[in-house]
Amino acid sequence: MYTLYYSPGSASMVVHLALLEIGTPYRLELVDLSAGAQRDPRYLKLHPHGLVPTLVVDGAPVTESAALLMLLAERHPEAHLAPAPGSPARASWYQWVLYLANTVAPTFRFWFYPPELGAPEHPAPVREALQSKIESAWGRVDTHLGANGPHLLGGEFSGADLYLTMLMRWSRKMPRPATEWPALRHLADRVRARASWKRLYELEGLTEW
Ligand SMILES: N[C@@H](CCC(=O)N[C@@H](CS)C(=O)NCC(=O)O)C(=O)O
Repeated sequence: MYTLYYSPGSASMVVHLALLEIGTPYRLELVDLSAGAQRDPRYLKLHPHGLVPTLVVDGAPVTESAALLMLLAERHPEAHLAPAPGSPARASWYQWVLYLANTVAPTFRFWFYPPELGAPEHPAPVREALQSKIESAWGRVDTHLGANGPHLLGGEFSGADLYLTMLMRWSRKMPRPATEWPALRHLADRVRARASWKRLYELEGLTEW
C-alpha cells in the first residue's frame, strides 16, 4: 500500500497518474499548499524541503517526482511505464525523464516561484528568458515527436509521456502554451484520452486542462 501526499495538478500529478496506470491500491493525503501545509512540522518530517509529492513506500517516505516515476516503473514492470531494463528503449526513457526533470521542470519552478530568483515578481528580462527557455524545450521535444512520435518512445506509450503532459499542462496560461506545437498537442491529446488522466481529474477535482 502506498500513500501519496499530493496537491491537485502539482508535481504529484505524474506520481498519481503512475499509480492509476498501475492499478495498485493507494491512499491520498491532501497537502494544502495555499494554507502552507507543506511547511507543517509533521509534513516536514516526511519531506524536509516542504514540497509535494511525497510517496510513502513500505512505510518510508520517498520524494522527487521523477525518482518516484522511476521507482514505480521498476516496482511494477507489468504496467509498462518503462521499457525493459537493459533495452535500448530503456536508455531513451531515462534520457527523456531526466531531460524533463533536469531541464524543463526546474525552469517551471523559477517561472512559478519568482522569489527563488530574488524578487516578488520577475523583472521583464527574467520572465522573457524563462519563457524562451521553456519554449525552446517545447521546440526540441516537438521536433523529436514529429520525427519519432507519437510518444516520446515512438509507438509505445510510457510513463515519460505522463511526465511530459503534466509539464505541458503547466504552460496552459503562458503566452505560448505547449499545445501550440502540433506534435506536442497530439501527444497531450493521447494522454488526456487515457482512463488514468480522466480518473485523476475526478479524484483531484481538476477541471482546467
Ligand atoms: N523537484 C521536485 C519539485 C517539487 C515542487 O516544486 N513541488 C511544488 C508544487 S509543483 C511545491 O511543493 N510547492 C510548494 C512550495 O514550494 O512551497 C519534484 O519534482 O518533486
